[in-house]
Amino acid sequence: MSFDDMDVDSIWMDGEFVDWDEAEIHVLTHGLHYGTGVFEGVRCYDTADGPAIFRWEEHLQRLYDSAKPYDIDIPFEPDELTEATVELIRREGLDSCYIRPIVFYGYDMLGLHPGDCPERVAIAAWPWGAYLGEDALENGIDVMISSWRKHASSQIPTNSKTTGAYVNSVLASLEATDNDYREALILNKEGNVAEGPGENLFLIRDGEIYTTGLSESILDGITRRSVIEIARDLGYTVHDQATISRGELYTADELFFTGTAAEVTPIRSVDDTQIGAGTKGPVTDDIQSAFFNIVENQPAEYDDWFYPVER
Ligand code: PPE
Repeated sequence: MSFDDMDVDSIWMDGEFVDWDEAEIHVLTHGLHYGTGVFEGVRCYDTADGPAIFRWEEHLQRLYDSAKPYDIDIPFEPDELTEATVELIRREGLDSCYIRPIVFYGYDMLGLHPGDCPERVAIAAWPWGAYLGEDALENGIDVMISSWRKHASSQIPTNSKTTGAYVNSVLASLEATDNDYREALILNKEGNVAEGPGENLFLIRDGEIYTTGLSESILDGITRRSVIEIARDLGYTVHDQATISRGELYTADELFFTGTAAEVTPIRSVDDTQIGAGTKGPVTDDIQSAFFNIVENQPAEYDDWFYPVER
Protein backbone atom coordinates (compact mmCIF):
# COMPACT_ATOMS: atom_id res chain seq x y z
CA MET A 1 0.00 0.00 0.00
CA SER A 2 1.49 3.32 -1.04
CA PHE A 3 0.04 6.73 -0.31
CA ASP A 4 0.96 7.70 -3.86
CA ASP A 5 -2.14 6.32 -5.44
CA MET A 6 -4.52 7.33 -2.70
CA ASP A 7 -7.39 9.67 -3.23
CA VAL A 8 -7.62 11.50 0.10
CA ASP A 9 -7.11 15.27 0.11
CA SER A 10 -6.87 16.35 3.72
CA ILE A 11 -5.60 15.54 7.18
CA TRP A 12 -6.82 17.04 10.45
CA MET A 13 -3.90 18.66 12.24
CA ASP A 14 -3.92 20.63 15.50
CA GLY A 15 -7.51 21.72 15.14
CA GLU A 16 -7.91 22.29 11.42
CA PHE A 17 -8.01 20.48 8.13
CA VAL A 18 -4.87 20.88 6.03
CA ASP A 19 -4.04 19.61 2.56
CA TRP A 20 -2.65 16.06 2.61
CA ASP A 21 0.64 17.31 1.11
CA GLU A 22 0.94 20.14 3.63
CA ALA A 23 0.63 18.00 6.77
CA GLU A 24 4.33 18.43 7.57
CA ILE A 25 6.50 18.87 10.65
CA HIS A 26 9.95 20.29 11.45
CA VAL A 27 12.92 17.85 11.33
CA LEU A 28 13.82 18.83 14.87
CA THR A 29 10.50 17.56 16.22
CA HIS A 30 11.00 15.85 19.61
CA GLY A 31 8.82 12.89 18.64
CA LEU A 32 10.88 12.22 15.53
CA HIS A 33 14.16 12.03 17.45
CA TYR A 34 13.03 10.17 20.56
CA GLY A 35 9.79 8.44 19.56
CA THR A 36 7.82 10.44 22.10
CA GLY A 37 4.40 9.99 20.63
CA VAL A 38 1.34 7.82 20.97
CA PHE A 39 -1.06 6.68 18.30
CA GLU A 40 -4.08 4.60 17.45
CA GLY A 41 -5.22 2.43 14.57
CA VAL A 42 -8.97 2.25 14.13
CA ARG A 43 -11.23 0.93 11.40
CA CYS A 44 -14.39 2.42 10.04
CA TYR A 45 -16.56 -0.24 8.37
CA ASP A 46 -19.13 0.24 5.66
CA THR A 47 -21.85 -1.57 7.59
CA ALA A 48 -25.40 -2.36 6.50
CA ASP A 49 -26.45 0.70 8.54
CA GLY A 50 -23.88 2.97 6.88
CA PRO A 51 -20.27 3.78 7.76
CA ALA A 52 -19.50 3.23 11.44
CA ILE A 53 -16.30 3.37 13.46
CA PHE A 54 -15.54 0.11 15.24
CA ARG A 55 -15.05 0.55 19.00
CA TRP A 56 -14.19 4.22 18.72
CA GLU A 57 -14.64 5.02 22.43
CA GLU A 58 -12.24 2.24 23.41
CA HIS A 59 -9.60 3.41 20.94
CA LEU A 60 -9.96 6.99 22.11
CA GLN A 61 -9.67 5.93 25.75
CA ARG A 62 -6.53 3.94 24.91
CA LEU A 63 -5.02 7.00 23.19
CA TYR A 64 -5.44 9.12 26.33
CA ASP A 65 -4.17 6.25 28.48
CA SER A 66 -1.15 5.72 26.22
CA ALA A 67 -0.20 9.37 26.68
CA LYS A 68 -0.07 9.22 30.48
CA PRO A 69 3.40 7.75 31.13
CA TYR A 70 4.96 10.42 28.92
CA ASP A 71 3.09 13.36 30.51
CA ILE A 72 1.64 14.02 27.07
CA ASP A 73 -1.32 16.26 27.74
CA ILE A 74 -3.59 15.90 24.71
CA PRO A 75 -4.75 19.47 24.02
CA PHE A 76 -8.20 18.41 22.79
CA GLU A 77 -11.19 16.90 24.52
CA PRO A 78 -12.29 13.42 23.38
CA ASP A 79 -15.44 14.97 21.87
CA GLU A 80 -13.33 17.28 19.72
CA LEU A 81 -11.27 14.37 18.38
CA THR A 82 -14.45 12.45 17.67
CA GLU A 83 -15.94 15.35 15.79
CA ALA A 84 -12.73 15.86 13.80
CA THR A 85 -12.61 12.18 12.84
CA VAL A 86 -16.22 11.96 11.77
CA GLU A 87 -15.89 15.20 9.80
CA LEU A 88 -12.73 13.93 8.08
CA ILE A 89 -14.42 10.70 6.98
CA ARG A 90 -17.44 12.63 5.79
CA ARG A 91 -15.59 15.32 3.84
CA GLU A 92 -13.37 12.73 2.15
CA GLY A 93 -16.41 10.63 1.25
CA LEU A 94 -14.83 7.51 2.79
CA ASP A 95 -16.97 4.54 3.75
CA SER A 96 -14.63 1.83 4.97
CA CYS A 97 -11.24 3.17 6.01
CA TYR A 98 -8.38 3.00 8.49
CA ILE A 99 -8.05 5.89 10.92
CA ARG A 100 -4.69 6.92 12.37
CA PRO A 101 -4.78 9.45 15.23
CA ILE A 102 -1.32 10.46 16.52
CA VAL A 103 -0.15 12.78 19.30
CA PHE A 104 3.51 13.65 19.75
CA TYR A 105 5.90 16.15 21.30
CA GLY A 106 6.65 18.77 18.67
CA TYR A 107 9.28 21.41 18.02
CA ASP A 108 10.82 23.68 20.63
CA MET A 109 14.15 22.17 21.71
CA LEU A 110 15.95 18.87 21.77
CA GLY A 111 17.20 17.01 24.83
CA LEU A 112 15.44 14.04 26.30
CA HIS A 113 13.18 15.91 28.68
CA PRO A 114 10.38 17.21 26.47
CA GLY A 115 10.41 20.54 28.31
CA ASP A 116 8.13 23.01 26.57
CA CYS A 117 7.73 21.02 23.36
CA PRO A 118 4.09 21.44 22.34
CA GLU A 119 1.81 18.45 21.99
CA ARG A 120 0.88 18.08 18.32
CA VAL A 121 -2.16 16.13 17.20
CA ALA A 122 -3.09 14.74 13.80
CA ILE A 123 -5.77 12.43 12.47
CA ALA A 124 -5.50 10.84 9.04
CA ALA A 125 -7.81 8.35 7.33
CA TRP A 126 -7.45 6.34 4.15
CA PRO A 127 -8.81 3.16 2.57
CA TRP A 128 -6.85 0.12 3.77
CA GLY A 129 -7.93 -3.40 2.79
CA ALA A 130 -6.78 -6.71 4.29
CA TYR A 131 -3.50 -5.97 6.14
CA LEU A 132 -1.85 -9.31 5.44
CA GLY A 133 -3.75 -9.88 2.18
CA GLU A 134 -7.12 -11.46 1.29
CA ASP A 135 -5.41 -14.81 0.85
CA ALA A 136 -4.12 -14.57 4.44
CA LEU A 137 -7.66 -14.23 5.81
CA GLU A 138 -8.76 -17.32 3.89
CA ASN A 139 -5.76 -19.65 4.01
CA GLY A 140 -3.61 -18.39 6.87
CA ILE A 141 -0.04 -17.14 7.05
CA ASP A 142 3.39 -18.58 7.74
CA VAL A 143 5.09 -17.02 10.74
CA MET A 144 8.52 -17.31 12.31
CA ILE A 145 9.55 -16.85 15.90
CA SER A 146 11.59 -13.68 15.89
CA SER A 147 15.07 -13.65 17.32
CA TRP A 148 14.13 -10.23 18.76
CA ARG A 149 12.43 -10.36 22.15
CA LYS A 150 9.60 -8.05 23.12
CA HIS A 151 10.61 -5.36 25.62
CA ALA A 152 9.07 -5.81 29.06
CA SER A 153 6.57 -3.32 30.37
CA SER A 154 9.19 -2.27 32.95
CA GLN A 155 11.32 -1.06 30.01
CA ILE A 156 8.70 0.56 27.80
CA PRO A 157 5.05 0.34 28.88
CA THR A 158 3.56 -2.19 26.48
CA ASN A 159 -0.04 -1.20 27.19
CA SER A 160 0.80 2.24 25.79
CA LYS A 161 0.76 2.47 22.01
CA THR A 162 3.99 4.45 21.95
CA THR A 163 5.46 5.40 18.57
CA GLY A 164 9.09 4.82 19.61
CA ALA A 165 8.34 1.33 20.93
CA TYR A 166 7.47 0.19 17.43
CA VAL A 167 11.11 -0.18 16.43
CA ASN A 168 10.82 -3.58 18.14
CA SER A 169 7.98 -4.51 15.78
CA VAL A 170 9.88 -3.13 12.78
CA LEU A 171 12.94 -5.27 13.57
CA ALA A 172 10.80 -8.40 13.90
CA SER A 173 8.94 -7.61 10.68
CA LEU A 174 12.12 -7.04 8.70
CA GLU A 175 13.57 -10.29 9.95
CA ALA A 176 10.44 -12.27 9.08
CA THR A 177 10.20 -10.79 5.60
CA ASP A 178 13.92 -11.25 4.93
CA ASN A 179 13.41 -14.93 5.74
CA ASP A 180 10.35 -15.24 3.49
CA TYR A 181 7.76 -15.46 6.24
CA ARG A 182 4.64 -13.34 6.14
CA GLU A 183 4.83 -12.23 9.77
CA ALA A 184 6.81 -12.59 12.98
CA LEU A 185 5.77 -13.84 16.39
CA ILE A 186 7.67 -12.27 19.27
CA LEU A 187 8.52 -13.91 22.59
CA ASN A 188 8.75 -11.90 25.80
CA LYS A 189 11.79 -11.64 28.06
CA GLU A 190 10.80 -14.88 29.81
CA GLY A 191 10.70 -16.70 26.46
CA ASN A 192 6.92 -17.11 26.43
CA VAL A 193 4.66 -15.81 23.69
CA ALA A 194 4.04 -12.07 23.69
CA GLU A 195 2.44 -11.05 20.39
CA GLY A 196 2.98 -10.30 16.72
CA PRO A 197 4.55 -7.00 15.57
CA GLY A 198 1.04 -5.56 15.25
CA GLU A 199 -1.24 -8.38 16.40
CA ASN A 200 -2.31 -10.35 19.48
CA LEU A 201 -2.19 -14.14 19.45
CA PHE A 202 -4.91 -16.72 20.10
CA LEU A 203 -4.37 -20.48 20.48
CA ILE A 204 -6.94 -23.27 20.30
CA ARG A 205 -6.45 -26.60 22.04
CA ASP A 206 -9.10 -29.26 22.61
CA GLY A 207 -11.86 -26.84 21.69
CA GLU A 208 -10.85 -24.19 24.25
CA ILE A 209 -9.35 -20.82 23.46
CA TYR A 210 -6.28 -19.26 25.05
CA THR A 211 -4.81 -15.80 24.62
CA THR A 212 -1.76 -14.29 26.26
CA GLY A 213 -2.45 -12.29 29.42
CA LEU A 214 -1.88 -8.58 29.87
CA SER A 215 1.23 -9.19 31.99
CA GLU A 216 2.98 -11.03 29.11
CA SER A 217 4.20 -7.69 27.61
CA ILE A 218 1.42 -7.17 25.11
CA LEU A 219 -0.72 -4.34 23.88
CA ASP A 220 -4.22 -4.64 25.34
CA GLY A 221 -5.69 -5.11 21.88
CA ILE A 222 -9.22 -3.96 21.23
CA THR A 223 -9.76 -6.66 18.61
CA ARG A 224 -8.46 -9.10 21.25
CA ARG A 225 -11.10 -7.86 23.70
CA SER A 226 -13.78 -8.07 21.01
CA VAL A 227 -12.79 -11.60 19.98
CA ILE A 228 -12.81 -12.77 23.61
CA GLU A 229 -16.38 -11.51 23.88
CA ILE A 230 -17.46 -12.94 20.53
CA ALA A 231 -15.97 -16.34 21.38
CA ARG A 232 -17.75 -16.43 24.75
CA ASP A 233 -21.00 -15.40 23.07
CA LEU A 234 -20.52 -18.35 20.71
CA GLY A 235 -20.22 -20.61 23.76
CA TYR A 236 -16.44 -21.18 23.82
CA THR A 237 -14.37 -21.28 26.98
CA VAL A 238 -11.76 -18.52 26.74
CA HIS A 239 -8.69 -18.32 28.96
CA ASP A 240 -7.82 -14.65 28.54
CA GLN A 241 -4.86 -14.39 30.92
CA ALA A 242 -2.84 -17.33 29.64
CA THR A 243 0.89 -17.84 29.60
CA ILE A 244 1.68 -19.59 26.34
CA SER A 245 5.06 -21.29 26.08
CA ARG A 246 6.90 -21.50 22.79
CA GLY A 247 6.50 -25.27 22.69
CA GLU A 248 2.71 -25.10 22.93
CA LEU A 249 2.58 -23.23 19.65
CA TYR A 250 3.79 -26.13 17.53
CA THR A 251 1.26 -28.59 18.94
CA ALA A 252 -1.72 -26.21 18.93
CA ASP A 253 -4.83 -27.27 17.05
CA GLU A 254 -5.19 -23.75 15.66
CA LEU A 255 -3.57 -20.35 15.98
CA PHE A 256 -4.71 -16.94 14.82
CA PHE A 257 -3.75 -13.30 15.07
CA THR A 258 -6.07 -10.40 15.89
CA GLY A 259 -5.60 -6.68 15.30
CA THR A 260 -7.36 -3.67 13.88
CA ALA A 261 -5.34 -3.94 10.68
CA ALA A 262 -4.98 -7.76 10.69
CA GLU A 263 -8.62 -8.37 11.83
CA VAL A 264 -8.76 -12.17 12.40
CA THR A 265 -5.92 -13.83 10.47
CA PRO A 266 -5.29 -17.60 10.72
CA ILE A 267 -1.73 -18.86 11.17
CA ARG A 268 -1.00 -22.01 9.20
CA SER A 269 2.61 -22.62 10.25
CA VAL A 270 5.19 -21.56 12.82
CA ASP A 271 8.86 -21.96 11.92
CA ASP A 272 7.80 -24.25 9.04
CA THR A 273 5.91 -26.55 11.40
CA GLN A 274 2.36 -26.99 10.16
CA ILE A 275 -0.34 -26.00 12.64
CA GLY A 276 -3.37 -28.31 12.64
CA ALA A 277 -4.44 -29.05 9.08
CA GLY A 278 -2.23 -26.22 7.75
CA THR A 279 -5.16 -24.03 6.83
CA LYS A 280 -7.88 -22.03 8.58
CA GLY A 281 -9.18 -24.23 11.41
CA PRO A 282 -12.87 -24.69 12.31
CA VAL A 283 -12.83 -22.63 15.53
CA THR A 284 -10.90 -19.83 13.82
CA ASP A 285 -13.40 -19.96 10.98
CA ASP A 286 -16.31 -19.74 13.41
CA ILE A 287 -14.86 -16.69 15.16
CA GLN A 288 -13.66 -15.02 11.97
CA SER A 289 -17.11 -15.42 10.38
CA ALA A 290 -18.79 -13.99 13.46
CA PHE A 291 -16.33 -11.07 13.50
CA PHE A 292 -16.91 -10.18 9.84
CA ASN A 293 -20.65 -10.64 10.23
CA ILE A 294 -20.60 -8.10 13.06
CA VAL A 295 -18.51 -5.49 11.23
CA GLU A 296 -20.50 -5.90 8.05
CA ASN A 297 -23.98 -5.98 9.54
CA GLN A 298 -23.72 -4.19 12.88
CA PRO A 299 -26.23 -6.52 14.54
CA ALA A 300 -28.32 -5.11 17.40
CA GLU A 301 -26.50 -7.16 20.10
CA TYR A 302 -23.23 -5.43 19.21
CA ASP A 303 -24.66 -2.03 18.38
CA ASP A 304 -22.68 -0.30 21.13
CA TRP A 305 -19.44 -1.32 19.39
CA PHE A 306 -20.11 1.19 16.61
CA TYR A 307 -19.94 4.94 16.31
CA PRO A 308 -22.04 6.00 13.31
CA VAL A 309 -20.71 8.43 10.71
CA GLU A 310 -23.82 10.26 9.59
CA ARG A 311 -23.64 11.36 5.98
N1 PPE B 1 -0.20 -5.66 19.42
C1 PPE B 1 0.50 -4.68 18.79
C2 PPE B 1 1.93 -4.51 19.06
C3 PPE B 1 -0.20 -3.84 17.91
O1 PPE B 1 0.46 -2.87 17.29
C4 PPE B 1 -1.57 -4.05 17.66
C5 PPE B 1 -2.30 -3.17 16.69
C6 PPE B 1 -2.23 -5.09 18.34
C7 PPE B 1 -1.51 -5.86 19.22
C8 PPE B 1 -3.71 -5.30 18.21
O2 PPE B 1 -4.41 -4.25 18.83
P1 PPE B 1 -5.84 -3.76 18.31
O3 PPE B 1 -5.62 -3.12 17.00
O4 PPE B 1 -6.29 -2.81 19.35
O5 PPE B 1 -6.68 -4.97 18.22
N2 PPE B 1 -1.54 -2.76 15.56
C9 PPE B 1 -1.93 -1.61 14.80
C10 PPE B 1 -0.83 -1.13 13.91
C11 PPE B 1 -0.61 -1.85 12.65
C12 PPE B 1 0.36 -1.14 11.75
O6 PPE B 1 0.95 -1.79 10.88
O7 PPE B 1 0.53 0.08 11.87
C13 PPE B 1 -3.23 -1.85 14.07
O8 PPE B 1 -3.62 -2.99 13.85
O9 PPE B 1 -3.88 -0.86 13.73
